[in-house]
Amino acid sequence: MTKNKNVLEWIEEMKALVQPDKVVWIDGSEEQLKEIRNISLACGEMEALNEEKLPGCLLHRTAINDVARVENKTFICSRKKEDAGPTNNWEDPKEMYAKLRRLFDGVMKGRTMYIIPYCMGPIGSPFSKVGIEITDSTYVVLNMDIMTRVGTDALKQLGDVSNDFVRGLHSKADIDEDNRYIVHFPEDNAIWSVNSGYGGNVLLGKKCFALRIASYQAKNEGWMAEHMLILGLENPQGEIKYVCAAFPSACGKTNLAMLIPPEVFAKKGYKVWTVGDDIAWLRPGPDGRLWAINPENGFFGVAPGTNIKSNPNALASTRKNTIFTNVVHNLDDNTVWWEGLDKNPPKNAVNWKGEKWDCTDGSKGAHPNSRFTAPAINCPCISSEFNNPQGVPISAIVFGGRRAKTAPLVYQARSWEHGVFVGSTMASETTAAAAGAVGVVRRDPMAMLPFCGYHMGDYFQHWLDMGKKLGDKAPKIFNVNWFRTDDEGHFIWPGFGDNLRILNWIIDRCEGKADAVETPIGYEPKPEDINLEGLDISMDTLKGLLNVDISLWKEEVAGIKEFYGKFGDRLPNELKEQLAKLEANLDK
Ligand code: SAT
Ligand code: MN
Repeated sequence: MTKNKNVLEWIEEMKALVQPDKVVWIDGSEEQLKEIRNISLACGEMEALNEEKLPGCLLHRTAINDVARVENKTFICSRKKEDAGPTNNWEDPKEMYAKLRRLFDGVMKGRTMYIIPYCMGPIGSPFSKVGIEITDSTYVVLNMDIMTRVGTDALKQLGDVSNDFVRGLHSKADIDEDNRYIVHFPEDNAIWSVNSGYGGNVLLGKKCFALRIASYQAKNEGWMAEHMLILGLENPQGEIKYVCAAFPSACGKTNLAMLIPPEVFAKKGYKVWTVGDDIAWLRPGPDGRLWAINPENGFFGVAPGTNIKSNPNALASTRKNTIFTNVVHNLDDNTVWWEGLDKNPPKNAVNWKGEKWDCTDGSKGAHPNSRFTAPAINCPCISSEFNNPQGVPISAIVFGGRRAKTAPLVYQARSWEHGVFVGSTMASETTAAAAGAVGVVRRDPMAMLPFCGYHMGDYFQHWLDMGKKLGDKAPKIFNVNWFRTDDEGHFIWPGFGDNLRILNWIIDRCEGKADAVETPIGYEPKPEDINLEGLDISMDTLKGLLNVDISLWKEEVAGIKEFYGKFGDRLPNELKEQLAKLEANLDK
């Protein structure tokens, strides 16, 4: 498959460690993948679904103790502890390697070792990077084939001499929760993951490489690896402006990336094109602007709540060659179902745990973090620039999260530095995407808290440095909150397609076409500048959604101070100044 000695030597070393019965290089060919699909079906790792209704689709159930990322078992093992920073788990790399070697020792005896060469980013793009994942899971092979560009093309991209590839080692081992580790060695370009079979823990190209390792590389190489969707908004004149948006896991990135404009906008000719739904790699281009590629090749989206109304494009993306994980299996027609798909839960079904289920006991059939892995090319609104090796130029960066009260529907940062402050103080109520309590407010800077591969104070500094490099060509920065609730806890803003109304104001601001009002926290739209045509929302409700509650924001300042305290002298002065300014504005 390759003459690259760096690759071959590493493979030999890993082989000696895990001692597989058999070794298979993934070449990316359709014949080989078919064979692996059959192996996966034969060993029960996958079940084939209805060939007519869901051609090429497969169902997988993880172990019931293995359904989400495990942040307490995720480590950044830089040589120095302070380089991992206060927001990551750290252990000395020597000790961690020793511990993991014991867990990997002979772990693939009696199993096949699959070697998956993969490329993050379009083949041939100077922005793309190569990884190799070793795994004993056909689930991983088949998912990686959807999520990345696998096989000989990836090895070609690497070349015969380069040592610049991420070394990923994964074994399901015994899915032993107590010995589950997702470990990153940023200085070695290495990721070792053991005892899990769930998406974000084992598809090493995704969060592990494209965010944790890549964020570290990006800091050293002068670019950015971010937890962001990328979308193109086309106006009636046919001009397309690109926006990146960072929300924590399971806060609607996939829905925003695939938004369908409300009828009044669609009629005028507005369209949204999807470039990516989860990860963006951003670099200053030759024209000085910030350009983005999506390093992934598919969508690993949350299934529950996805339906023909909420996200028809995502649903359409899952109608062929898709892998479903931890959803309901409808035995009547061998299809899948999840809460929020429609109002007709199947009567003859198996739930995500593999138990007979008919919804009458009130339990959920699909796990709240159940997922679909769908090829990007399936998406009806995939951008024509999806495979463009240069990426797309970014006009605006949008931060957001779930906040019941504090954050208004939208506001704009006064400057790049202020925008970095806004991103660094992002907070959101937790979701099912990570193990742990759901609905607790936690600070999640730039939605990167679980994904930043180095000290977060240095990460903030890197953002500030990028702003200096970009100067007046830097994208404008905004914050949105679709999740404000009324006294009964109902969402006030309809969200989904209607978020286009807000995107439109954002683009108008970038183009200098819309005014704004100064508030203590930044620029807000004049309420009349948000187009409410065809929407059952009064001007007063909109004003309420834009309201900045001074006392809540004073509490927010206290929370930020506490959070910032963690970073000690690695917290950039610019951010301290921004915080002081916010405090002063609230006292005015
Ligand atoms: O499990 S993943 O990390 O891949 C998805 C997510 O949590 O955003
Ligand atoms: Mn994500």
